[in-house]
Amino acid sequence: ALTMKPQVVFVLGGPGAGKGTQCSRIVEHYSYTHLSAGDLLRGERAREGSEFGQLIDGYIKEGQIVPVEITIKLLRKAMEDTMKADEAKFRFLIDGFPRNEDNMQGWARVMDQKADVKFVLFFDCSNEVCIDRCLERGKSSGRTDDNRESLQKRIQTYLQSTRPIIDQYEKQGKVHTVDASRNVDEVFVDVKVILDKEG
Ligand code: UP5
Ligand code: MG
Repeated sequence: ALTMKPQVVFVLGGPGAGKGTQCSRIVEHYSYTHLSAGDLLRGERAREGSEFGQLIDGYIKEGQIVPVEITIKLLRKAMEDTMKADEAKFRFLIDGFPRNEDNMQGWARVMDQKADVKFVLFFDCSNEVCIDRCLERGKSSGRTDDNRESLQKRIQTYLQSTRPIIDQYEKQGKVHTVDASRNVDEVFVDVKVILDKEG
């Protein structure tokens, strides 16, 4: 059977901007599969016998970006497994990736021929709101990076490494920006307008 080339939307925004929340909403209404790079890394960290567990743990606590070879391997496997199980599932929301130059180059090297990046969905939110949301979630999330110290570092990494990546896509006319500081329903109204237009 002819398998479709994967169609990808990169979902970017600061820590706690609401990427995961909005991706869950999208999946309920559109035929996309949600792949969170952070969730895949946390899954790999927890996997018995993983050779990368400790390394990933260190990077996440420090708010640093894991070497792209590891992240790409996980993303690629998740995409392949999804399409193997159901060939109609070839549209992906890749949440929280690419975050820096190394990520972008890794994607270009390994995935450029294998998948089409349709556009970037950018959840724009002030650092203050991002920090407040993560600290609130930290009361129950169990995430090792939802504390003030890690959050400072995550914001720093976001501003230094990820914003320039978003700017690069912006220059290519590939970014759809949503004001993510409003409530979940209001944000999703804007997301729907974009997806209805872009497919
Ligand atoms: N919330 C959500 N939307 C809201 C709204 N509109 N109004 C009020 N509250 C809202 O939301 C965060 C919290 O806010 C939740 O409690 C939610 O209910 C509430 P969520 O949807 O989880 O936001 P999200 O943007 O997904 O936040 P997350 O913390 O997941 O973002 P990060 O980008 O920081 O985390 P991620 O998991 O992507 O990455 C974690 C770490 O993994 C990175 O720091 C890095 O070390 C590593 N990583 C890599 O190295 N490489 C990668 O490619 C990816 C990750
Ligand atoms: Mg998330």
